[in-house]
Amino acid sequence: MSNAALAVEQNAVLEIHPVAGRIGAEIRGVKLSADLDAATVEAIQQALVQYKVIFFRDQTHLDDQGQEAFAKLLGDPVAHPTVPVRDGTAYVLELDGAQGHRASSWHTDVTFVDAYPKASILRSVVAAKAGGDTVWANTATAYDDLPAELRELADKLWAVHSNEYDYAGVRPNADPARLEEYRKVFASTVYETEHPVVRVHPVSGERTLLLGHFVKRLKGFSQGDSAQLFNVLQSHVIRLENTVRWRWREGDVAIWDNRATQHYAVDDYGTQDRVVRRVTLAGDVPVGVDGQRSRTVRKG
Ligand SMILES: O=C(O)CCC(=O)C(=O)O
Ligand SMILES: [Fe+2]
Repeated sequence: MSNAALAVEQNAVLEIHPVAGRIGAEIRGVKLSADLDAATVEAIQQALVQYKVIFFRDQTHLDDQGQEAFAKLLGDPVAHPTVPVRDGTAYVLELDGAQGHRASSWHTDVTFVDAYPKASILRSVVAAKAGGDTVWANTATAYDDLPAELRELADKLWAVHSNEYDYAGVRPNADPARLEEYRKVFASTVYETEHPVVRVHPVSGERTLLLGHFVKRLKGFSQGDSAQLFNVLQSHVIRLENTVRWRWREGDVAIWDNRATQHYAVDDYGTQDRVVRRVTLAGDVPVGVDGQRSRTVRKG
């Protein structure tokens, strides 16, 4: 189905306003809850695959339980493999800027496991007055834009992803003691998973670049070559043309297709309060261009 046909079809159900040219759309007129009808849920699922991140304003009626209940309409919620959930919830991960939870590094969620989440649903609980935006990148257009020779190379590459990465290297300005505390929890069980660098999207069939900050190295390359090759490909993912940036207000909900995006939480809000809460949905094991599936090679 062409994009145009899809847009018309969806507009019959949803009011969709694309935000950037290649990724991101705001959906208006929907009150997110467990009571949404099947046609609306299906239209949201389609919009998610098409636009890769969708935004809903003014969802202040949602609490943690409401967010979890809504999430169940879109898939099977899963708790984070290492970070404890918020008290009184089954799946909610809280990210509080004051606690040093600042995801200012490009990543796809939880790629250190094989069947990492297919989607994340993020709700703004406290928004910064200025700053604290989040940026998403479209990893499918990033792949499409590569020169043909680079696409052919990427198609054959595999990367090792781990939650035991260089924490200080990713956030050099963070307080070292706090970072160490965070690492102890986040990497309490160490995972290593081999993923194809090019993942075929299970719904759209698009080829996407699967990289981000959990990548430890590219298989079969020296650390030096691995880092350089990673940077070449990753720099295409985060080209501004492939991104959309969201200015949060309290009650906003962003849902992203975690199989076709990376994201980055801009850490420019200083000591202002900023709290977001996330529920992720179970995903399936990635498949590369040649049909090979990802495999977890270390757990524990
Ligand atoms: O704080 C944000 O905006 C995003 C944090 C993040 O990386 C996530 O929720 O997965
Ligand atoms: Fe994230």
